[in-house]
Amino acid sequence: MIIVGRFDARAPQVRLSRGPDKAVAMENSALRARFDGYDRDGDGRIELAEFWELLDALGLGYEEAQARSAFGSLDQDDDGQIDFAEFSRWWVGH
Ligand SMILES: [Ca+2]
Ligand SMILES: [Ca+2]
Repeated sequence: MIIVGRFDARAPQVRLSRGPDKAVAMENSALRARFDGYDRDGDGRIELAEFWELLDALGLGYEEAQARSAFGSLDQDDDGQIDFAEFSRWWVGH
């Protein structure tokens, strides 16, 4: 704790360039770009087929039953599509 405090006081420029708000905003736009990349038809939702490609891109190599089950746990409102809010909730806990 004491060491962290001294580090912060002696390196304010590091804190400025890596402030928490900015980090979150960057994370969010990076996530949005990722989401848009997986949303192949650009309708703002990730369908099962698109989700499966996402898992593949992450190197998870799910089988269809696993992909369906994972998709169901992300699709919290059960409309058969993953929207950005559902995706980002999953990504944060991933
Ligand atoms: Ca889509
Ligand atoms: Ca949904």
